[in-house]
Amino acid sequence: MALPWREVPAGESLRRVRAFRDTMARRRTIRDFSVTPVSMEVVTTAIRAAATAPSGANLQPWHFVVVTDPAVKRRIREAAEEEERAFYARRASREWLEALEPLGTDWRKPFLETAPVLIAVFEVHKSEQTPRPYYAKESVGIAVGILLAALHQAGLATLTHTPSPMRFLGEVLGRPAHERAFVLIPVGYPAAGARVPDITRKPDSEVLTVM
Ligand code: IYR
Repeated sequence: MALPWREVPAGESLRRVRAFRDTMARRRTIRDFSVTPVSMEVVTTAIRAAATAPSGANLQPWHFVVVTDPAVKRRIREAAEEEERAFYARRASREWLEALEPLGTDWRKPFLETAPVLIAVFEVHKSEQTPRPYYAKESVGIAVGILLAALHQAGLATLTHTPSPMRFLGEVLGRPAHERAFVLIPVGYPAAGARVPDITRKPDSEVLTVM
């Protein structure tokens, strides 16, 4: 089929990409959520944007579960905290714990109950039908990037949470064995007075080479 291409004039192109950069530069990961509800239509529309991501052989190896039920959120929190307790007490290396120190994280995950919405993202890692997905992690990673950008520019805050291991998530949410939990994203508004670590982003010279 013919490509439905919309041309963007050169000057407009730079204006748009700068605006997008500025918007994205304001995104911060939030761990302290308000209980204020969010629009389900905003959340599901952001997921539809995420599901436009490119994927290996266009197999679209993702599934998104939106959780708002307080009982399900509680079960997820309890299971995540059990894993995280073991991570902080035993599994994490000293080096890893030192790297996390500036973020101020610990095993407690109250945001899994306070955030009004949790989006559990699953990666289809093998298929009951052939073919098996190609580049599943890369594909789902791109989709999650689009999801975070969509939610952020819609005015919502997110946390990219990876309780480790995450096997419990598929069990609690009843996902099939050919799907693997990829990331858990609490979504909502920041709590009044929410604080974030004072982090910086690397300068161009470290992240960009033009040849
Ligand atoms: N999953 C743990 C630990 C953790 C790991 C990384 I890498 C982070 O950037 C943040 C936290 C937790 O959620 O606390």
